[in-house]
Amino acid sequence: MSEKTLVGIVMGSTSDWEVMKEAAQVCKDFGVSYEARALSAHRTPDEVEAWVADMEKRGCQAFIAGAGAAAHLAGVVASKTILPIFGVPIPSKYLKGLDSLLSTVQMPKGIPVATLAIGEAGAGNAGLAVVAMLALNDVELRQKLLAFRASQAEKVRNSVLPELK
Ligand code: RP5
Repeated sequence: MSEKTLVGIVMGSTSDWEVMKEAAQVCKDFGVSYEARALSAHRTPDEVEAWVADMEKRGCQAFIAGAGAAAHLAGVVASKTILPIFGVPIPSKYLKGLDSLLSTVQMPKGIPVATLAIGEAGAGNAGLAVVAMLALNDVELRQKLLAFRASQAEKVRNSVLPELK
């Protein structure tokens, strides 16, 4: 049996990668296996369904889905699996991602999408949320996450504000 791919990262377009790569980077930094794909809920709905099913077979534990504008991708992924879905609203051209946020976060009761902030912070935090979830059953990953938090805190403690002229 080949290695499991623990996290599925999907985005509606290759134009979302600049934001969604933050989620992939977190997975890479923590040594969590992932696959990232550009698949669209409205342009390639059949491929989204087939990919979700394939990822489940390969041992996927959670999905991160990012899309912009009428951002139904995370909800569509959630409709096809009972695995946890973390949604990332992608900044959009005209409404700056408010449209993406509302269409990702406002899932009707019964099919949850845990939605993060708009943009890079949301994508990075989606990665960290998945790591935290996996760390519940992985002592080594838990230690890495604690070390990450400690080093982040240390940076803030050591930060110095500029002098007034
Ligand atoms: C959404 O439409 C994508 O998630 C992307 O954020 C947005 C624009 O897509 P492109 O026109 O750049 O492919 O489906």
